[in-house]
Amino acid sequence: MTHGENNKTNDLLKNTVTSGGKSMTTDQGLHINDDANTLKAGERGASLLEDFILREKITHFDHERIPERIVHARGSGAHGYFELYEDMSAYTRAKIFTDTANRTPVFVRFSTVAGNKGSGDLARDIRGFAVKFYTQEGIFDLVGNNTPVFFIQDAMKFPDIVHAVKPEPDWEIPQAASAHDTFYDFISLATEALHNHMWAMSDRGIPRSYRMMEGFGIHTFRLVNEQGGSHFVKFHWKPKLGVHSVTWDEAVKINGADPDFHRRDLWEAIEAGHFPEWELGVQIIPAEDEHKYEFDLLDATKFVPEELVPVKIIGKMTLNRNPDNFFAETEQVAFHPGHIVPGIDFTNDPLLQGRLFSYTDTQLSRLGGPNFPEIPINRPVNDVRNNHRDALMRMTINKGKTNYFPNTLGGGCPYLSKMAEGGFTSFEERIDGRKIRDRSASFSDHFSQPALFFRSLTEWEQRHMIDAYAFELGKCIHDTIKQRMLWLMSQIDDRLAMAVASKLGLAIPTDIERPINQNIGADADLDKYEPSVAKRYLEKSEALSQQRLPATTIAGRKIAVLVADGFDGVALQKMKMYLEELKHVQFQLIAPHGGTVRCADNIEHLVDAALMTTESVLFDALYIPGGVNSIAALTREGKVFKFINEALKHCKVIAFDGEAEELFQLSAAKDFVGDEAILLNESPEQFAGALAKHRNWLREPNTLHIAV
Ligand code: HDE
Repeated sequence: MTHGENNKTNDLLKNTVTSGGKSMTTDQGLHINDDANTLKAGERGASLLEDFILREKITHFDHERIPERIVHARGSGAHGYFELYEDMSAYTRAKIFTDTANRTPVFVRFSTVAGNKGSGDLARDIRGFAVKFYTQEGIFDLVGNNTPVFFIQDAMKFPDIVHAVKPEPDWEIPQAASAHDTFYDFISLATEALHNHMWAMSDRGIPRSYRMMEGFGIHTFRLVNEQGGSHFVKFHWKPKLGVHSVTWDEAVKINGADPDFHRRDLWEAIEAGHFPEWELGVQIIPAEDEHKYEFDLLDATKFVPEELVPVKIIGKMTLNRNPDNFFAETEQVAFHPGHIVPGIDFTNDPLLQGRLFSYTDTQLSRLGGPNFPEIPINRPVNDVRNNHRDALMRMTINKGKTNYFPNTLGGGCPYLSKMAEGGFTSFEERIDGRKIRDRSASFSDHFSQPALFFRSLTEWEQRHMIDAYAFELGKCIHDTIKQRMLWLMSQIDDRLAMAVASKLGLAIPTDIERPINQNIGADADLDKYEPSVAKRYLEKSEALSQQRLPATTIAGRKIAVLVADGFDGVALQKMKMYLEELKHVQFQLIAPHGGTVRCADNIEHLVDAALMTTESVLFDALYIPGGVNSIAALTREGKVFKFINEALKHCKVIAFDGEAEELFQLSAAKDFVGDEAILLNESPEQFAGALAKHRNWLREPNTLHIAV
């Protein structure tokens, strides 16, 4: 552990209270004698106002909640660290990217965007991916998402898109869902939103796990080196577990069976020691290449294809510790894209510029005032010294007479740092322009990249997107909105538009009301804002498909093992030896009842979950060991067939051993002979290989007849 890491841990411990072996007190330290009864006038008498113990307890309780985040309310966090592989001082003077000997502590919060704090984890949505680096030079926050682009180009439209996606204001429906008229009304008029929306409609919108998502800083930032030289940079997080999703049918069912699915998955993986890892990648673009591309680097609705600028991997983040207290850490953590360190700087991306205002502002109402940086999870690991004083809930006790600068009475302290001593200076970008409310014409290409994204997906990824659009638009009431969306889709990809139109039972309109993009000022030059026709500057970008981002580990994957008394314990042991011990996959024994089951060798095994309390959708794969009595008992359980058939429909790995072949024959599995993820008496190695591919998506078109 480095100095910085120790500090952070100590910092948090200073504020940690454990009650083990200690007596209960009031907030004033008074030892409490009775915590169960109000002070009363006699046993059956009225309560007395004098009861300061009751009043203190109830008052505190009455104020337990703080406002949830306006967006990204639902989330989960974890602690960890970042390690740098390679000195990047050619590009930046930020120590976090130049000192390979240092381990920087981090706190990460993953989130959904639209839903309330209590909404289900599997909503179709963009995911937040916010990382707080506690560097020796202060806090650096990389507040990104799991998609490389954003919905809008200018901060001015953020309240609109958020209002449009949130529950409709009259009846407050639907929760955590974009499938409703107000959202599509807005995005079909603000055409810049189409690109990120396609990412939300792709499988990225329903991830299997927070651990299996990419992360993106989205905006173009700047790196500035010791000599003042600047490069543009895009940040990427690449998960070691690969990028994986669930099917929509699973997402809907998981939200019912376990709305905390992602939260639990992250927590349990870390508790089990399967620490999730992401590599940090950068796309570095020389300053002189600012205008080289078909898109504008300042437009947050565009990514830079990896074929044009490769992603250079420079470090790795590992999450290895769960929070001690959800509220104190995950709820109170305050991210801000404006928290940067020397060597990192902003660009004029108008979305980023607006964010630089919003994030401090929101904490004033959420965390109650300007002292939120003093909350332990928000404190830097280096010392904070300035003349900020007082305000609500001030924790720091500043000593001395001087709270101003310059001063002599305080010895001229705290003094300013020269640049060479680590003092922050802004990149001296030349700015020379008229004061206007306008948008660059270079932001008006709204179709090329969505088309590139669609073309780059595999056939099964495209199919999922078509189904997602058909579901979402099918939920809308107004045909005019659906038709506007169909026309816009036809500008992106005819196949997409035609497939969705046929599922909606609507025709794609041939003409559409102008201007198409109505996200403009009253006197705007319409031609400048009208989205241009899709260009093909790149046929495909391999990196955009999740399939192309392979997993290097299957640690933490979950296998349901269906058993009853008399199951083949030796076969299970063989599977576990390889998959659990070597590959760190987790097995759960599911039986017709809770308690214990006995294997054929009469050894008692603890049941992890009774069939009635769990669901197939909560697992990555299914294993059914043989055993005459076990299989006979399982064939009598209707839920067993639901388990198998759902796993089949969701294209999961299913392994049948020995007598379990009977279940193969009795279930819909029998129609899938030759399917590479359906294993009959195969080895644990083959199981692991199939699991690493996540799903056999090729099975999907043949599963339509399976009713579950
Ligand atoms: Fe945010 N965003 N945002 N956002 N955002 C918030 O800050 C906002 C944007 C992102 O886990 C809020 O503390 C504006 C882009 C994440 O705590 C708020 C604009 C990206 C999180 C806010 C944007 C993000 C937030 C709500 C347009 C991806 C959750 C509570 C100008 C690069 C962080 C809070 C966490 C949270 C405002 C656009 C990501 C209201 C005004 C683009 C991951 O301040």
